[in-house]
Amino acid sequence: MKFSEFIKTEYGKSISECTNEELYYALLTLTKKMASGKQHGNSKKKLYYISAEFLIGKLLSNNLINLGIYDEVKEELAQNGKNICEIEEFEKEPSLGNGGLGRLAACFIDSIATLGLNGDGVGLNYHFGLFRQVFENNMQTTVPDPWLTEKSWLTKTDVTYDIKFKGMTVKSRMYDIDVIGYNNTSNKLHLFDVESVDESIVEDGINFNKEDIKKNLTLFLYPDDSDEAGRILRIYQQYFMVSSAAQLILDECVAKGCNLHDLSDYVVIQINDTHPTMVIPELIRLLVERGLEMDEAIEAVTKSCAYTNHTILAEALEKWPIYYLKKAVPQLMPIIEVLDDKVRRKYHNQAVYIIDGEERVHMAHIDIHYSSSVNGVASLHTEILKNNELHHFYEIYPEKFNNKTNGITFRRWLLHCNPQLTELITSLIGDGFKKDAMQLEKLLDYKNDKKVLKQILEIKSAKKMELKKALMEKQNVTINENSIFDIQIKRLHEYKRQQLNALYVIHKYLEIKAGKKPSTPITVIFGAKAAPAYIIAQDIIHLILCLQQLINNDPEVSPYLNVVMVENYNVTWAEKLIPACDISEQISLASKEASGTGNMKFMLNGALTLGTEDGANVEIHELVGDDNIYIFGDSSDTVVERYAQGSYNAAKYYNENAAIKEAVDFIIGEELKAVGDKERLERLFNELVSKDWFMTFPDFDEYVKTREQAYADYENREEWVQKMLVNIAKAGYFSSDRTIEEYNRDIWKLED
Ligand code: 26V
Repeated sequence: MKFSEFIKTEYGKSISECTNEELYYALLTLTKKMASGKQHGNSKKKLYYISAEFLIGKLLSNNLINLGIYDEVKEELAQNGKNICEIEEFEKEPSLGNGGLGRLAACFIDSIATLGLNGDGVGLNYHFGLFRQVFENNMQTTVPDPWLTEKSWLTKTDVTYDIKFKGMTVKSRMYDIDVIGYNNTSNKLHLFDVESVDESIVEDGINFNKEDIKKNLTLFLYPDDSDEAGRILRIYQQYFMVSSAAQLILDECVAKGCNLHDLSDYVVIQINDTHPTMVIPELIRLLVERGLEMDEAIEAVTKSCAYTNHTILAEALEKWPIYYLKKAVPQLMPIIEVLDDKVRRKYHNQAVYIIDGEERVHMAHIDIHYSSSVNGVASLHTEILKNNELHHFYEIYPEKFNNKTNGITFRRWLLHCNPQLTELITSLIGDGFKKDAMQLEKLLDYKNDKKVLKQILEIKSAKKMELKKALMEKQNVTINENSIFDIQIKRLHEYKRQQLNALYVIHKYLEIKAGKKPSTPITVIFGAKAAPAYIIAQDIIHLILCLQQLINNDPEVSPYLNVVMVENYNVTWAEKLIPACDISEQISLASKEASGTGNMKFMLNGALTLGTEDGANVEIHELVGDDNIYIFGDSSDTVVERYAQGSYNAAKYYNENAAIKEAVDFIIGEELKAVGDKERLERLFNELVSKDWFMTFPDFDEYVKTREQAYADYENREEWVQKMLVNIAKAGYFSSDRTIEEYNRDIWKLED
C-alpha cells in the first residue's frame, strides 16, 4: 500500500494536510504493521542474543530501508512538500548503550534478521538510557535522557514473569521492538521492564535512591558504580534481565515440544560480555526445579551457551563479591558453588577457579567453563586472549576458543547515512553489494577513472557541508568545509588515548603560533561521553573543551586550526560525522582495543585510518595495504612486554623529549588556566607526567610524524581519492552479515 493511501484510510487526511509530527507517527504505525506481516516462522532451534546494551539508534529510516520502501516514501513526501529528514527529527534516539559493545549488538540483530535466522535480542528497557551529556563551563554534566513516548517502537506484550530477589519479588514485563531484516523476515528485540518502575524518584541530574530497587531497577543503564549501592544495583539489573530471559527461553522451547533434556537442540544463547553471565546458574537452577538432575542440567546449559569477550582490561572484567550476590540473589550461590567445586576437583590451578581467595565470583570464568564457545572480536584480540589473558583456559579448552571479527550493518552505515555514495556505487557496480558486501571490490576497477574519483570527492564535500550545517544548527559552531576533517569519536577512556590527540592539537597550536602554518586548515573533531565516576576521563573532556575555546577564539590560529567537541555524541551524530570524515583517529594503545567498529564505518565511507596496530585496525591494514592507511606506534608485543617488565617511566620521556614536555606543560600553562579549572588541569598533568598508564609518550613522536604525513598526502587530492576508493572497496569484509554468517556456521548452527 502507498503511504498516501495509508494516511487517507487511517487518518482521513492527505500527506500535505499533516504536520511532520503526525507523519512521523503515521510512518511508525505503518512500519509496525508491515513488520507484523513478516514475523519469522518458528523453526526448531532459536538464538537468544542477551545483552545489557542495544544501541539501536533511530529506527524510522532504517526500518523503511529494510522494508524496501524508503525511496518510495521519501518521494511521496517530497511531492507533497515534506522532507523526510525533518520528519525524522521527531524521533528520539534511545541511549541504551555505552559504545561499541551495544552498537555491535544492534548491528548483529539487523544482520540476524537480514540473513533470515531465527534469533531475538533480549535486554532491558532503561527509561533514561545512559545519560544525556551537557557541557557547562567546559565540563561534562549529566542529565537523564528520556526516550519513551506514548506511541513508540516498543509494543507492550502480555508476557510477564515473577523475579525473586532476597526478601522481595518484582514483576517483569516484556516489551518488543520489531527487528526488520533487509528484504527479509523480521525478529524481535525483547526489552524487559520492571512493572513498579517510578521515573519520579530521579532528582538533581541523574541522582536517585539506589536502594529503592522496585522503583529504580530499569531507570538507567549502568548507574554510577563508584559506590556499593550502585554496584549491587547492577547485580539486581543483571539478574532481572537473565531471569526474565531464562523463563522466556524455557517457555518458548517447551511450547515447541522440548523436553528440557534436549534443550540445546532448541536453544542457543549468546552471552554478550559478562553482563548476562548469571543466565548460566539461573537456567541450571530452573532446570533442576523442573526435575533435571544437577549434572544433566549443567550439561544442557553448557551445550546451549556461548560467550563473547569484548575486552582484556582487568578493571572491566566483572568480579562480584559473594557478599553482594548473597544480598541480592542468594538462590544462585549454591549453584555457583557447585560449578566452582567441579572446577576445583578437576583443575588444580587457582587461575581458573570461579571463586577466588578474596571471596569474589569471576563472571568470565563461569562463562568459559560452562559455555561451548568462547570468542574474541578481532583476530589480534583473540590471539591475545589465547596467549595471554585467558591462556590457562585455552590450555584446558583449546576447542572452545574462536575468533569472530566484528562487523557493522551496511544498511545503517552506508545506505542510510550516505545515500549519495550508495547511489554512486550502485550506478557503477549494480546493487548486488547491498546483500553481498564483498562485491564492493568491483570498485577497484575504477581506481584510475577520473570521473568516478571526482564524484567521490564531490560526495565527500557534500557530506562535509551537511555536517557543517548540522553543527551550526545544533551547536552554533562554524567550521570550515574546506579544511581537513580529522575525527575521533568513541567513548572516553584513557586507553583510547583522546589525550594523545589533544597533545597533538597543542603541538600544532604552538607551531602555528610560531609561524608554521599548515597548507590546508585542519578541523579536529571529538565526540565522547565519560562515565560519571571516571575522573580523569572528565578531565580529558575538560582539556579538549578548553582547547576548543582557546584555539577557536585565537584569530592568529583559528584560520588554520579548529577544535570541536560535539555535545552528547550518539548514533545520530555518528551518522553525520562519519560520512564527512577525512581522517579517522584509531589511536588506542596497541593490545587494548579489542576490535573497534567505528574504524570500519569510517573506512566504508572513504576516510583514511590513522591508527595503531590494534584491534581490527590490523585487519584493515592487511586489507588495504601500507599505502592506504597511516599506521604508527609500538606493537602490541612491545606493549605487553613493557607492562610485564614494569619498566615504563613516563617522567623520563617528559624530561628527555622537548616536544612532549612543551605540549604537556601547556596543560598547566597560563593560556589554558585562563579558560579552565586549575584543579582538573593539574590533575591531568600529574597523571600524565607521573604515570601515563596507557603510554602516550612512547608513541608521541611517531604519531606526530605520521599525522603530518597524512596531511601532506592530502595535498595531492588525486592520489588521496584513490586511497579513499581502495578503503571503500575493501570494506566489504567488515559487513556484520559476514560476521553473523560465521557465528551461525561455527556456533549457533541455525537453519535459515
Ligand atoms: C568497560 C569498562 C567499564 C569500567 C571501567 C573500564 C572499562 C573499560 C572498558 C570497558 C569495555 C567493556 C566492553 C566493551 O565495550 N568492549 C568493546 O566492545 C566492542 C565490540 O566488540 C569493541 O569493538 C571495542 O573494541 C571494545 O572496547
